[in-house]
Amino acid sequence: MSDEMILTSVTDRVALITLNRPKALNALNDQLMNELGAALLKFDADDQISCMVITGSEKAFAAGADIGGMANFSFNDVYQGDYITKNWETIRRIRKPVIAAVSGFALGGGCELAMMCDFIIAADNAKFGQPEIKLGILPGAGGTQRLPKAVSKSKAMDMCLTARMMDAQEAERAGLVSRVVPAERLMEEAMGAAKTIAEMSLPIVMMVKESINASYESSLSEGIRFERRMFHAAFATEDQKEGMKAFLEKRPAKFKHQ
Ligand code: CO8
Repeated sequence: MSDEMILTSVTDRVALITLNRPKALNALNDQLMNELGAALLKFDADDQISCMVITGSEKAFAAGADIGGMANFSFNDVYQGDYITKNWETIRRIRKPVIAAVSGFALGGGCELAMMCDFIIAADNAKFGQPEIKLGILPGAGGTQRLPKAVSKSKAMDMCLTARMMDAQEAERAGLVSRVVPAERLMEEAMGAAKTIAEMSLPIVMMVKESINASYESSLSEGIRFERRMFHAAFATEDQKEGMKAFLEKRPAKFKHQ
């Protein structure tokens, strides 16, 4: 596998994945999505990793799917052949937290990729949008589904129908992003958040992710029941014993991730 469209590095149980097509504003093509999916699966299976961060360049997290690559596709290519769409869902299989660190443009598939992550930390120059309608298409990787959940139906309709971009401040007010920081502090903030998560018990971190995701796809009663089962399961971990013992002994916990 060539790594040329993404760069990866690991520090303190955190894997950083940098989208690396800066000249094309990280336009997402098959090769990039293949490499991204493979890297995510590799880090998810690695006991030494607890959290992942996906970022782009200062100018663009990703300006969308590669328009040149799909301009001449027919219905048969995209439906029967499953071109474009087939590599995009890998991230949904990832059980450890994935943070999007967004600077600059996150448009179309780029905005959708950021929304597939577990939370988004934005630089103050970030711009989010679903401009597909200007190309004669519509969002195809969850934009019409995740955006209304994140920012309300009204704002999602506004963005998908008019193609207007939302700046970082509006995105934070609307709930699309969890934090906005000055652009020059983006990576420090995102890696700091990831390191904080990586210091927690990994099985508990995974249970939190799974439980919050359950709230997305189930009724309140089903979600509460799921959370209760996870809560009970937490008492089967060594880390629960250590976490509570450490509190009572007034010292920081040392989790073994089991
Ligand atoms: N695809 C391919 N190339 C791109 C893309 C893109 N999405 N965005 C930018 N580029 C390229 C430009 O063509 C340009 O290349 P070159 O230098 O060779 O001419 C280079 O990046 C720099 O771009 P600009 O010169 O346009 O830079 P500006 O600063 O003037 O403008 C913008 C920046 C506003 C971001 C502008 O580039 C733009 O509007 N880009 C397109 C945004 C867009 O429409 N995105 C949606 C694409 S469609 C989509 O994402 C559908 C997703 C469906 C996923 C389905 C899978 C399941």
